[in-house]
Amino acid sequence: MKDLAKRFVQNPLLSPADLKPGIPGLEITCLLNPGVFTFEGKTWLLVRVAERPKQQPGIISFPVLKGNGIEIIEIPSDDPDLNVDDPRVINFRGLDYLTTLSHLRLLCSDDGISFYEPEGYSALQGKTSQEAFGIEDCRVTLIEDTYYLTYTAVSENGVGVGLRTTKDWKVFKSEGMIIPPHNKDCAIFQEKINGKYYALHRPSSVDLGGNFIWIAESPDGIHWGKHQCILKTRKDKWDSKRIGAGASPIKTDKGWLEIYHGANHAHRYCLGAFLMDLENPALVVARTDEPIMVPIEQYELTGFFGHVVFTNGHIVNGDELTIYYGAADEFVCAAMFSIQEILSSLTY
Ligand code: MAN
Repeated sequence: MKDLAKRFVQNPLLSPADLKPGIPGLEITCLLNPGVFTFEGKTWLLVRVAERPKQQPGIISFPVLKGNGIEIIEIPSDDPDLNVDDPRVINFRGLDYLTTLSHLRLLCSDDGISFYEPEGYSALQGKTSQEAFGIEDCRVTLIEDTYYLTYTAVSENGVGVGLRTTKDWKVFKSEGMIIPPHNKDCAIFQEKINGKYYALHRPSSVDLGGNFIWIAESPDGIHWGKHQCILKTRKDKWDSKRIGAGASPIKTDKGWLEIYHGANHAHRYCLGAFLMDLENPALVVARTDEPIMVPIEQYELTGFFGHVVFTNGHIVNGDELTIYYGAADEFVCAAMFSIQEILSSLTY
């Protein structure tokens, strides 16, 4: 295995303690999985901020959105109907909740390394009942003069894909849930192909099928159809349990290059790549056999959920690809890649 990532020496770039909680009284547990874009000459992150009350001995507590505020749910930790085996999810009386409530925060930077919260820009919060458990892992795609924000919307009804659009990062138009549960990891292509919008997304099929990457078409970037499954998990490999698209595919002369995450049965998350045909992106022409990045650094191995590198945002500058990623579901990090090197590591 060859790890192609040149990690920033400044990693982690951001940790939970670097920001103030969005909701007074809660603490930031994880700062992770940023969407990335350029705007007015700066590099911006739309970072996922996951919060919960400071945990007290004997009680599991977590927030959910209710009306215009939040409700804190508290459960005795010895309740026989409580299952907290996964630090990310709570199962109580047969129902699933999340241990943290996520919103999205805007940060910007002149050098792509030190980020600060600019004045005059509001955080994005869950708004509808489909977003009561939070909004997460946003992909940002600029098409013409409009930014498309596709994010994971979570509630007791399930996990689906929400869409908001903006031109100035101050006024947002909400298009509601564009792909219903169970679905996440949705990334819209940065340009239309033969007059149509395309997006990658990841449904999870409970019985037949699995956690595979699909592609869909749209006449307007809002209504999606013609769904096709294009990439599957691979038995006994690093991406055997689930795969999902990273940010918008990168246009190269060889095809559309997509960075994706793959997890195995031990929940180790690595990054890989695949290549789609330029004219017909439903056609996958190549894929990396091995990951291009695996969790190896301390900040990737230990944290809220260890052994995770996960990306949903990057910046392309010629051959240089800067991938911003969530490490151990707790920190924001960055690594540099050569696009040519990734292309050379594909198997056709
Ligand atoms: C999984 C993980 C969590 C996330 C939930 C809901 O459990 O990816 O981080 O909060 O799904 O999307």
